[in-house]
Amino acid sequence: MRIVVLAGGIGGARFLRGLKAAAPEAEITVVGNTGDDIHLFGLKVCPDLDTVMYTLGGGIHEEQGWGRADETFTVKEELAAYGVGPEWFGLGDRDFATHIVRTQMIGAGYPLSAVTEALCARWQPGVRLLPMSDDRVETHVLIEADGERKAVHFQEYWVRLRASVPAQAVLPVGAEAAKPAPGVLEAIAAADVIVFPPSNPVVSIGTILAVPGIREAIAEAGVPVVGLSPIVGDAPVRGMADKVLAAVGVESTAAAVAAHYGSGLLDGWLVDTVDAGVVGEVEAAGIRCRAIPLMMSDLDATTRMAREALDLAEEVR
Ligand code: GDP
Ligand code: FO1
Ligand code: CA
Repeated sequence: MRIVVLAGGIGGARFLRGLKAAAPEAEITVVGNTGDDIHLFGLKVCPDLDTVMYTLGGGIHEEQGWGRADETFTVKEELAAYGVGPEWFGLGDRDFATHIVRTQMIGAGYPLSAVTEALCARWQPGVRLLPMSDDRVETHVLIEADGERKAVHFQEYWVRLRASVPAQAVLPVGAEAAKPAPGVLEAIAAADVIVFPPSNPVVSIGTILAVPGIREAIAEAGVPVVGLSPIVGDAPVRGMADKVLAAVGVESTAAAVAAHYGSGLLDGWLVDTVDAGVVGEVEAAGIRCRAIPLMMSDLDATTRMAREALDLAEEVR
């Protein structure tokens, strides 16, 4: 079975562990979000691609969900000693090697998709990891601070500001001019099932869908598209997805996120048991809905969620 998964970082990566366990013989292609990418110290950092690669490759810092396990920060300390910032983004020594290799390969003319394939040759994530695009897309957030409106890079909003100020708009800069990376549209067209994991609906899945051609390809694929809600009990399970949902005028509820993706895209939607009350509302919107335990508390729980998603796909096929 061929499965295509649109993934952001922590939530998507954790879900993919369960999907691999639920369907060990499936061929999984991950279309990864690159809107979080940031250029620091002359290096290109791809947080969501790296989180998927490290998580599935066994190198992730488990509690954080990003960055490497057994990290040290000597380079970061030395940069700070030179007064070279920013200091708010925690790049570790091991992680720096990934960004150096990536930047070196891009400098040699390789597209991001080829670079990602080369990095994955080491990590063996057990899925095919494709960036959503080889073109540069960087999410910026419009905020109002000190009485002035300004756009800050998503990472500054998320990490330095901890999303402490309202996001007035979320702008995937460059998305409208970006092309799907080689293999993305082909993988979608060849898929038997397409899954929206519990990733951030705005800055992860939303950004991937903002690349022209991807949303259309999914809508036209003619196969079940099933999603799992990242919102449980009217709140994100972790992180600040509610802040960016508000920016796009979407309530932080499991039903509102399903409606946001729309029945033109979603055939099935899994919500947590605490949100069982919204099943009728989601089904009224033309999306088959089931309420099941949706906390990725361990691999078994996540595997059950993944199996339920695949079952729901067969139910709506
Ligand atoms: P990020 O790029 O690192 O923010 O990761 P993603 O965008 O892939 O996923 C972030 C989303 O995952 C957040 O909105 C969380 O609410 C959601 N999430 C994290 N853990 C869980 C979980 O155990 N269950 C569910 N349903 N959602 C989760
Ligand atoms: N997230 C943080 O909250 N604090 C950090 O210092 C931080 C550093 C970092 C370094 C490399 C990397 O690949 C990811 C990193 N993240 C950090 C996570 C990053 O902000 C992700 O984009 C978020 O998880 C949201 O997608
Ligand atoms: Ca992300």
